[in-house]
Amino acid sequence: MTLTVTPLDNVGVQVSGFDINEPITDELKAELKALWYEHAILVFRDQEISPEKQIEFSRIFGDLEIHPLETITSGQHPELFVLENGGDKDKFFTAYYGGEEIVGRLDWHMDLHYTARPNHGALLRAVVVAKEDGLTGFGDLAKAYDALDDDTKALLEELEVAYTFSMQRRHMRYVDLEGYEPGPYSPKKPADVNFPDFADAVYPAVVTHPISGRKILEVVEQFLDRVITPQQFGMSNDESIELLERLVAHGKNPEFTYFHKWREGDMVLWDNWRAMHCTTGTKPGIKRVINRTTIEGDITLGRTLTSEWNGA
Ligand SMILES: O=C(O)CCC(=O)C(=O)O
Ligand SMILES: [Fe+2]
Repeated sequence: MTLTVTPLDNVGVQVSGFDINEPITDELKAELKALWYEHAILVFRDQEISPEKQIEFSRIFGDLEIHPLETITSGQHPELFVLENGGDKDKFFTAYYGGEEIVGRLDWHMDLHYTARPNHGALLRAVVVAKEDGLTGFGDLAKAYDALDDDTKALLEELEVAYTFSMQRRHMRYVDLEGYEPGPYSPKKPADVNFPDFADAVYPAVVTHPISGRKILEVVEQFLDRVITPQQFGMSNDESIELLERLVAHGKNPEFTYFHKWREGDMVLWDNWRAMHCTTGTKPGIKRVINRTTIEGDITLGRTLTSEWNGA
């Protein structure tokens, strides 16, 4: 092992001891990949990273994809998405939390989870750091699973959970809606942002990670809708709702989460099959720019619910 690996708060590690601008040997690539699977969240600091380098480095972890959520790709590099606060698109991402106007806040989620085929991962690199706020949170759902009691683990082995895509946060059932108000320009339906109408996505409540074999607690607040047929597992609807509330709260426990306070040039890589993430957002007018590359999800982890109604 040539790399230096330092634990972050609670989950994830910082990785140093190599120069991203020197040739990366196959051995080093294998080490980096093994660390990604072992820790799910890797932070890289103090590297000189150009957009070309970010793309090249990202390819170590898999094929890159064009992320349908982001509309702004950089013209020269279609693999690179620019996430920007403090620009003319802010009004679409502005909402009110306890009376405070916030741009770009996102609840805990896994990217493309609502399609049943989440991305495998992503890398974010800070280009312009917000003067205040603008943190990204990461939560390790393998550690969250491991910490559950045996009765809950046994119950979850049987259950499936459904996710319902919605553009309107106020209709999500498990996010904290206390004091929330959408902004006047918040999109209302998928067509407002040129999205299709997604069918519900269903996952086993515990997904086995396709590579590491770790068990992942597949319960994440954004878009979470219900347990599938709870009565068949001896649970009332009330009990199934209480269970999901308890699991959502469990996953957000500080023991399993890490909030990254960005410095210019920082890069964070996460395994989107295992870790959830969120953003705190920024106050209006605060500039924040992140370059993002996305590692394609080449395995379908859930299934989509399409109607079987045939009119009979
Ligand atoms: O802007 C951030 O901190 C992360 C945004 C996000 O959820 C993503 O890039 O998938
Ligand atoms: Fe995301």
